[in-house]
Amino acid sequence: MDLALLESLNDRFAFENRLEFAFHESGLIAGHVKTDQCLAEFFLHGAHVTQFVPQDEKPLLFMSSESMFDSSNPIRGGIPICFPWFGSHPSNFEMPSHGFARISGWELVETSWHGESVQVELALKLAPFDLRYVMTFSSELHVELQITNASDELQTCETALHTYFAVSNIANVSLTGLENDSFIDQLTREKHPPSLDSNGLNGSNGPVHPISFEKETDLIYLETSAAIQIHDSDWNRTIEIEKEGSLSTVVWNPWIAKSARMPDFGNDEYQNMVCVETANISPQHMLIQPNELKRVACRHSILQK
Ligand code: TA6
Repeated sequence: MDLALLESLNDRFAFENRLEFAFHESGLIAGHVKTDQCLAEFFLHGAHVTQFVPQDEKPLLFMSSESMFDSSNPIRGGIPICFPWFGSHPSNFEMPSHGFARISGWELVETSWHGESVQVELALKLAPFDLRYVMTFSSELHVELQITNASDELQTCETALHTYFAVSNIANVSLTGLENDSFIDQLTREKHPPSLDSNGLNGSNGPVHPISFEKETDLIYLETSAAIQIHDSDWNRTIEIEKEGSLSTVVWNPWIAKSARMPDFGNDEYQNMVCVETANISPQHMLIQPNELKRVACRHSILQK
């Protein structure tokens, strides 16, 4: 534990009573936000938001009790940043799932606060890209990944803000906003047309809309910039996810068998989470020209009851 580094970070970037940095028990450095509007936590490792609790609300994000916290593994829960590819590497299976961004040490570059909103900016060089990640903590959680092509050639990449949302029980949860979008079922690799046809009928044998969950669910919705709502009837709340710069949305719950295969995820934890991911995944991968900057962002808010 580098105490001098921690002291330097607090001297340069902390705000008394709003933002401070401390060592997590793992030795990783965590930022802690505390304002009148929210409590939040993030790690420099992976630029990983792990907690966001709006005032008088339950936590927005799910964190696994089995998560690893070390410099070579991703944190399980919160908002992992998948970049520069999604899922398995397209040609080299020895490469880490979901790319390097979520297992890299990001550099703190700027912090600021305006009223009750705290903003934190982190940076990572992941050749041929320069990344910035801007987290804004207010009564809502806004995160933005800024991707600059630092090379002199056209580059392609995929990305996903792989947000794990906390829910009372997956049996009480339904999703709206994706009814009109075609999707690929990752488990069967089958592509389906929009679930609701022009008459509003479920013509695709796909998930019934609103989407509910009765089994492992791993769906990539294509060519959609639609906002998504997570309805939780037991916690009597609706989480809204508003995307910017994203044409893919992933909906995932591992359910029973996959949960048991994940070493950093409790066997029953599938009941208390759902992933809705703001993404750009092939065939909606990103094409970035030399020196071009592209942004992918997401605003997470809890709609008033
Ligand atoms: O976003 C869904 C997904 O691609 C699933 O297929 C599952 O693998 C999940 O991501 C978690 O991946 P990870 O590498 O974090 O275990």
